[in-house]
Amino acid sequence: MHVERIELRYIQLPLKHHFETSAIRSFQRDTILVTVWADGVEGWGESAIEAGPWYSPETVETAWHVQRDFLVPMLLGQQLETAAEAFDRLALVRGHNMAKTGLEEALWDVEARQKGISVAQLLGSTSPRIESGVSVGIQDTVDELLELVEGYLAQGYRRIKVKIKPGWDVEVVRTLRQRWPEVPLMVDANSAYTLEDADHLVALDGFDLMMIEQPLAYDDIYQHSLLQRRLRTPLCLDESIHTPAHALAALELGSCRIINIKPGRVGGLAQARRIHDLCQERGVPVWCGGLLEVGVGRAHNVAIASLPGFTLPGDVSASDRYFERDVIELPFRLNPDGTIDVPQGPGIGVEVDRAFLDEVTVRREEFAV
Ligand code: NPG
Repeated sequence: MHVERIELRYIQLPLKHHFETSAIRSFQRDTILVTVWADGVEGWGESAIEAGPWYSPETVETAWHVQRDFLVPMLLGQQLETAAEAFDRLALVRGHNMAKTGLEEALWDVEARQKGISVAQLLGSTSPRIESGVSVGIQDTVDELLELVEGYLAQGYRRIKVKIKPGWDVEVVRTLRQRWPEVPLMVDANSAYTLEDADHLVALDGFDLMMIEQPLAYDDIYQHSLLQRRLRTPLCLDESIHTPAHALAALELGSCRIINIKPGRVGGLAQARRIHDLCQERGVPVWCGGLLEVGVGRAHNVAIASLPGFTLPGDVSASDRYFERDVIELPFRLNPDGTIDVPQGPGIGVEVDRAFLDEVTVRREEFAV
């Protein structure tokens, strides 16, 4: 693949319903779409990101800067054999995984289109569909949460994840469990607790949760191992895992029993697959998280989530869970059995809706050799 041209697009898309984590309530998605042209073939990727450094230290502006001034010049005019080597080619730039992901994903789309296969196939997957779960933010009242959960279950979602924080945790989970004793349920704290809250968190052991995601600091691995020893419920790490080495450390230390893999957090599909392979060798289940991706990043998430080690339903939901209108021609839909089809067409298997994309683009920059 000879990289000839790269375009960055900052887009803003309103969310259908606000999304609140323990850190912040968001009303819109700010994200960067990346288009790469190589050998005349066009590929798309997404640097799913936020306007502010709430989930990750990266923001739209840091990603744009690192892409424009460092990553794009490292790729433009270059020859790559495969997209799988792109992450390593960008190793001179430390971190900035979200910035890297949009470019890396676009190269996977190019390579798959050149070969006439889907990104999922190029990754080595054969599964035609993925199991879909839904992540539900913190609401103003428990009744509003119950109503939302009821709606998602009626649509067929296979597991429910609720965001928790101090003051919105044990009693909320108790209410959900009373109403739905059997539903696969998990919680995500986005680092809202410290080890001093361990006695309180132990109360969550009583609700048969699938897992508790990222209760402690966003950059911690060790303290999670101490907490995991006190809990029956598996811990799952998200924010703390940026590399295969982090995943290995977490598993060796016993810091978690499940890992959430998000391409954006780990620097793209190749790194996501490496973490998947590492976990699969050790019999550790993984699932695909989400960063409220628009259709482009969602398509890449669906592709990676179709690998065999993704044995738990993830956060990859249908387009209409997030947006009135997605930026792709045919939005992702939930099948009545709670699955989402893996697109079988070449590349990411979805086409962007160019007219709508132009409407939601707030900045665009193009780079050519
Ligand atoms: O369905 O894509 C989704 C959202 C899943 O909960 C989800 N994402 O903390 O993992 C998270 C959270 C998030 C979303 C974080 C957007 C940062 C930005």
